[in-house]
Amino acid sequence: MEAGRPVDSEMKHRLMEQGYSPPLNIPESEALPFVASKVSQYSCQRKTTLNNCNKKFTDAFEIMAENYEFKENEIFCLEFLRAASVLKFLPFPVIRMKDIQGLPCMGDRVRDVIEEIIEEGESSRAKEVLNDERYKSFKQFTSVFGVGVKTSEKWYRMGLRTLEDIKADKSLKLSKMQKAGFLYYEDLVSCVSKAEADAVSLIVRNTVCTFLPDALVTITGGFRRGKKTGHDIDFLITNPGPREDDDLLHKVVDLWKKQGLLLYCDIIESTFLKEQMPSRKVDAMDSFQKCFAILKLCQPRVDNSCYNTSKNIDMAEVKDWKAIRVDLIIAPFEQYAFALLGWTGSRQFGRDLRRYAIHEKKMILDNHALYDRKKRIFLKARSEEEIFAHLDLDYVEPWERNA
Ligand code: DCT
Ligand code: MG
Repeated sequence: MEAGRPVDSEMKHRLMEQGYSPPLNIPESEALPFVASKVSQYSCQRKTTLNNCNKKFTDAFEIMAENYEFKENEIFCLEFLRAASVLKFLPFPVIRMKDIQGLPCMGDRVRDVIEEIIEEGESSRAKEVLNDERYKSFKQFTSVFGVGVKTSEKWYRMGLRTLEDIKADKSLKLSKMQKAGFLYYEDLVSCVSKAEADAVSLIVRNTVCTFLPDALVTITGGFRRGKKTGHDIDFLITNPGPREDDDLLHKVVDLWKKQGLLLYCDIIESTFLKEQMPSRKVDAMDSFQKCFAILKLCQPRVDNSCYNTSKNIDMAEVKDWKAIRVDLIIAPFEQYAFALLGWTGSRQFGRDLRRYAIHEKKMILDNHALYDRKKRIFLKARSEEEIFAHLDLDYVEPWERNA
């Protein structure tokens, strides 16, 4: 028995679906084995819901991974992200080293962190990272919309350490995106709730349908995977009808401008070439026309304690709106299923889908298409189910893609 743990019937059902095989003639109520060696190294062959029973481990791994990302050490970063993904899938909490025996993606660095958390309750390495000056600065810098690892590196090398340092340095030339990032910082760092996502969804649908009544508007990203909060709201828009409208995104944005709803917007025009091969890069950006926007969501903020407790506040000064990050992606209808699969994420799930496609199927998958290298043809798909079928994968529902 490998990493054997007692399982309840719901858990058993989940295990049965993914590599668990019940021994014959043993009553259901008895402890059943979990076959660790049958767990796939690819998260697209696992079902990962939001019920993470190993959060204390995965939180530490994600801190380690983020620190490696800040150091641009992609290999170590991915090692921790893959390990986190395996433990998120595990249907039981790890309490001893034997529980991870036979599981994929459990290298020495990962095992050291697990062992220490089991023994000490926390990871000294993750704690060290949290206290590290460089990590703390990068964490602050990258929390600003428009600031990535490259800009953080530049600022850090200039001796800048905090967001106050950045704001105080008038010699710095901030991009339009970064200026908006600082201007709406407090709103943007506070997470988007499901209720806010639903409210924005109504606005997006109404506006898009004003110009294109047949348009299909789908919320993707974390919210489609069932998350209750997110850092932004991602929308995929496609036109299933015969009527062409290349100008849709500009019209939508212009109307919001007129309505005073648009706080920031950056439209990226499509660079997709028809005969182009799908990208082999596992973390490639796609070529859809898209818009990174900040919308003004008007709604009374009942949760703002400083307004609620202050008695003599002039009601006119109460901020009754919140800045919300919104991504709008425009996909041609024949690429919609690929775009939906890519933009639903999670990022790790997408990476593993593409890695699996290349290494196990000799196929190249990206957000636009699926190419079969052996047959030298593009495989068409109208739904996500069809893409999974082309790849010989069992279908994984969006809420099971939280890898
Ligand atoms: N994605 C993609 N190509 C990009 C950017 C993102 O295919 N250039 C995918 C990966 C995940 C998904 O789109 C949504 O991206 P995020 O909004 O960054 O992630 P999320 O899962 O929605 O997380 P959050 O809740 O933080 O928004
Ligand atoms: Mg998102």
